Amino acid sequence: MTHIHIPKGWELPESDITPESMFLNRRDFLKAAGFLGAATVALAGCAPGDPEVLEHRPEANLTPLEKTLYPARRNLEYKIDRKVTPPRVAGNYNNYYEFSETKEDVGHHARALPTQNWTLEVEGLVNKPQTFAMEDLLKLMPLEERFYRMRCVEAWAMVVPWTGFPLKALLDKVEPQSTAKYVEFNSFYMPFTAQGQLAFWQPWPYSEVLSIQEAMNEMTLMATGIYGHPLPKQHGAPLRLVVPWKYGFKSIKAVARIRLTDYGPPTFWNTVLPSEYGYVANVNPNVPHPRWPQTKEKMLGTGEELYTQMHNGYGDFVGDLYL
Ligand SMILES: Nc1nc2c(c(=O)[nH]1)N[C@H]1C(S)=C(S)[C@@H](COP(=O)(O)O)O[C@H]1N2
Ligand SMILES: [Mo]
Repeated sequence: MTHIHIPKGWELPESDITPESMFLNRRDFLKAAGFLGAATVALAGCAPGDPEVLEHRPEANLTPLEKTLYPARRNLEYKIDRKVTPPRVAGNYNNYYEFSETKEDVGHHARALPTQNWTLEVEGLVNKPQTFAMEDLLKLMPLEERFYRMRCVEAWAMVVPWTGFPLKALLDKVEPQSTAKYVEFNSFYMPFTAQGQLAFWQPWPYSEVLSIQEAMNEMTLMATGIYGHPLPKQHGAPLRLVVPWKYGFKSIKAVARIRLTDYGPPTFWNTVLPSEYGYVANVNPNVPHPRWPQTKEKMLGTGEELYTQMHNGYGDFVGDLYL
């Protein structure tokens, strides 16, 4: 079983991925992966129901609605020039301080988060504040797939296909007022479920902020899925922010509330340790960090070292924001 070769869309360099082959391969892959997932359980000696295996068996536990939405069509505007990180690598090395400080354990602990009946509150300086049921968001918003880089301030990096919708599509629905200058995001607050939140001296819930211009930028994605299926919990189910030109900590997981303000609210990491976590936090190889080298990054999985690029290589899309 170990030498079965599945069509690996995410192991091909960009030049080998045609839109059609990518789309078709992934559908085939989804079928194959369901089967292979079971085989891998036996091989690796994991108990059935092992979270890592379950979460990456893409067709398991999809709602009828989700089955119609995934995989979403790829937006070819966003090209990549690096190998895509395999799902098992990205899904076993996560930062999610609500659940664990050990990256390899996050997938296990994050299973505790109840993501059913999730709602997203959008409020503050908007004409039409509204609480959206996750399911209604999935129906309302234009889902598409985008391959993006992700660069953590800790100097590791990956490339993954997210599924999601532009945050702008959601903000347009609630009609931001002209006085709105910032967009604040909050994760859930469930200290008895997420034991990291028992650290009462930290400013839970996790929070992040974008300027309204950053929030309305076409690259700013609210992700609902990854690798052609809904997000597993360690990646921020059911809904997370993805801002790939900023360090990874800006891409807040499990978003429960969005609030538009006329001032810049404090953010989680910037409050805890401002010397290491900036407020704007654009990827910038010229700004040194006290603990990690910022000129280079290490790709998850391969360990390949590559030079870090200004705005994580996305200057063409976001450079205008910072002139
Ligand atoms: N709610 C929440 N969101 C979070 C974090 C967190 O601890 N809690 N960690 C951040 C950091 S530091 C990174 S690098 C990315 C990691 O995303 P990934 O695990 O999907 O790779 O999530 C970000 N979003
Ligand atoms: Mo990070």
